[in-house]
Amino acid sequence: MISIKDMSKKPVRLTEGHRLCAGCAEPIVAKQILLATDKPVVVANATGCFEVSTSGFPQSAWEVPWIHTAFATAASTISGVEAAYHSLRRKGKINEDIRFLAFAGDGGTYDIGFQALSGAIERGHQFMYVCMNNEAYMNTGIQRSGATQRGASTTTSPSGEHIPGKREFPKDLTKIIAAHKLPYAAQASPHNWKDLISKAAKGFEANGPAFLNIIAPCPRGWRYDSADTIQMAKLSVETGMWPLYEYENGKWNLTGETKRIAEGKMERRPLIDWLKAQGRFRHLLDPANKAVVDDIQENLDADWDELLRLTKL
Ligand SMILES: Cc1ncc(C[n+]2csc(CCOP(=O)(O)OP(=O)(O)O)c2C)c(N)n1
Ligand code: SF4
Ligand SMILES: [Mg+2]
Repeated sequence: MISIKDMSKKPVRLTEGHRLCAGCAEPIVAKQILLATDKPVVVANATGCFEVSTSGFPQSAWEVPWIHTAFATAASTISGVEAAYHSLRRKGKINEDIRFLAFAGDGGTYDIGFQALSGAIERGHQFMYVCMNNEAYMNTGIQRSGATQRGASTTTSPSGEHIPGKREFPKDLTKIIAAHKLPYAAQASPHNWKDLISKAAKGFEANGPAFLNIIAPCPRGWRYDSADTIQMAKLSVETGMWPLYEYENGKWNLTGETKRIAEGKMERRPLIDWLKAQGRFRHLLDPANKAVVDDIQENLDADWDELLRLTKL
């Protein structure tokens, strides 16, 4: 693993001066990803907070070739670029060893971009797809997505007299992607940068498509103080809400804190610690909504057991 000192000497590929909110996890995630390879990189970026806020014309925070794509098309855009690259290489018109990277939010991945992503993985393109999962459509005003946790109050699942926040559980996208039997898929969190960067390095060098699903806390949508983003990411992992694991050539491995919890070296914290740290779950602290909290914890416990079973196979 490269040292922090050596990392600090690497060229900056995403500059300061973008317009993401203070405390936004998205540029932190992107910088960690971009540190994981020294090869030239081409980026495709589906619309969302990260795309909009790093590329307000006529300015750009990008120091690498970067393509804005429509909300649904990050994977199809980057797979087209990768196919063109291989064609040019075959013709001897390009010799560089280039890496292809797509960034999209959870809305652009779990929901509208899912078809393009599934197709690109099935076709076996050589690219890494990074989902910045802040659990809602943040850029358009905090609407619920297929990644939003049950009970979260969003502008399309507002808690009140009719519903106690979102009624459905999030879909387990990382496992859905792993079901494509691709070379590499993983979940990561920016608080554990060593784990994230080593997973990104594996993804960049995978022999085929790679997928990283990264928890990316959003102070606006999750309703917490913008100084607490890294703490919030850590809490997501320590409660088991966002387990760190990888699916590598058919094998499941736990990593980071999740591995330590599974080995009995640290305690898994109760999910209520994560819920009560965020304003979007404030209504769940009302004793009238205790059944919802219990339901979320039970669902998490079942997912946890299933993950342990997979990693022991
Ligand atoms: C086809 C289409 N529908 C809707 C939109 C409007 N839109 C732009 S960004 C966005 C939300 C993005 O959410 P997500 O992918 O989770 O990224 P985030 O902003 O949360 O990082 C939406 C709905 C669009 N650009 N294109
Ligand atoms: S709304 Fe959330 S995801 Fe969007 S820039 Fe602000 S902190 Fe980041
Ligand atoms: Mg989002």
